[in-house]
Amino acid sequence: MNHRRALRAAVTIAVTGALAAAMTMTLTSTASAGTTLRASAAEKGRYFGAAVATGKLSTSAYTTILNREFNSVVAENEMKWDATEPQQGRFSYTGGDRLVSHAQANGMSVRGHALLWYQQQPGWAQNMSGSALRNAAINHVTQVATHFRGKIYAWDVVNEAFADGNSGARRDSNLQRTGNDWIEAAFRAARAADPGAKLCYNDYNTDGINAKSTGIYNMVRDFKSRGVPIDCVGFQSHLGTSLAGDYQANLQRFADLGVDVQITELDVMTGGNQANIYGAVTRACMNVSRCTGITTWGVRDCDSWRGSDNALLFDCNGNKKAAYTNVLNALNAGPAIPTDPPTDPPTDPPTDPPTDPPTDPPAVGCSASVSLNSWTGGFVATVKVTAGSTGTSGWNVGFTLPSGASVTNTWSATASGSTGAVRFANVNYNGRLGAGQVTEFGFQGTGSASGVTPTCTAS
Ligand code: 9MR
Repeated sequence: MNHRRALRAAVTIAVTGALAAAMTMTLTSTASAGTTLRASAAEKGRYFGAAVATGKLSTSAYTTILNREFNSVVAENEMKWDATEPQQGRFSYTGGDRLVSHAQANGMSVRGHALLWYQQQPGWAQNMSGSALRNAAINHVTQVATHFRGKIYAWDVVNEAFADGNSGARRDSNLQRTGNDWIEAAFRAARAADPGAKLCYNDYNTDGINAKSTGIYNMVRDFKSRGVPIDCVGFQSHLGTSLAGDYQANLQRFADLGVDVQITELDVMTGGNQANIYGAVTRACMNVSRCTGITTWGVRDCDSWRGSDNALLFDCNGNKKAAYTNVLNALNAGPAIPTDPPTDPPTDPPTDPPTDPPTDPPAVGCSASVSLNSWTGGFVATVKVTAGSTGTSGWNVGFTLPSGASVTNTWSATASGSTGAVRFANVNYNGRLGAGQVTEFGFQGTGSASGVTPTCTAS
């Protein structure tokens, strides 16, 4: 008898053990329980970020929370135009570089904010207009995106270009007055300068389907249809005491255009609804498979530009608020981004000539093709160099520019001459190409380059 009871007990334990194991497996496959925002977001293939004032990186109470909870950062001010180009053509990257180093040392990605915006322009740009401003703006985009090339996950290429209210139209600004194509010119210049960064349009008061968000939606749809390189839309989400019922549906309609969406500057008015709104925003992002991450605009309430709104996830002593718990729970409960996402439409403009046209077999030396992004008074040229059948150890590309055109700035090549017959030689890292291999360089100029054709010589 004793023996049989012992056996029955052993069987019961075995069955219980198997059940427990099965339950554990079920739990791990349907839910997770990260204990920090960064871990929980990462488990779902997303990031959780904060806007950082780099001056605070030396405050340990601040960096302790930042490093523990966030795996993405954005500069609250240090990468804006007034900070990065305080005098025309003189660039200053101290604050931005410091943030990038902090991010790299702590496993964080970086959002770049913002290449062009009607606010926080340096005084010299505020006083400019017309093609002088357009050229200065595109040069700014090119220089800053080139400086940070390879280090930025996503750039806010253009910030807040649409008007509030019911018009759904562009906002008036000195940039807008340079011509309606200023936004696409900026995106093309950013793509040429840093092809690896996702390029976003970013705005506020777009927290549901309304006239402003629809104006932006129409622009993004138009850009996608014409091959303007746009990859993402940022929804700032500076929120009050309620959340639009169609917040998620609005994110989804943009995602359905073939762009990623991101919550880029989240903060919420304090009060009874704060924690609920934070939870609802997080759930909305989790429910949209192309919503790749959330950034709060600061870390602790006292870090916020909203002052007494106490709009963030940590109080001034660094304690987690109820809103924090709701965000963490929503991250843990949400679905992961599918590992095999729908294939992106090609990011290159469909109008780009094929790099290796079948009708034009590779020359023995090299061949080059150019694509131009032109506006009244200026242009950016992106040049593809293709090595011929024996490869290259160096290359040189020549153009004859029309009169009035002049090269003002070059990247990934060394220019000789700026008007008339100009030549571009490889730099040390892109001269050696295998047979059929392709590399790219670019230059910006004033005037018009329409109709130019490159000739390529290999060495
Ligand atoms: O938080 C930023 C604050 O320190 C600056 O003084 C302000 C200047 O306009 O910009 C704030 O950040 C803004 C962001 O760059 C764009 N969206 C709105 C943000 C809050 O005003």
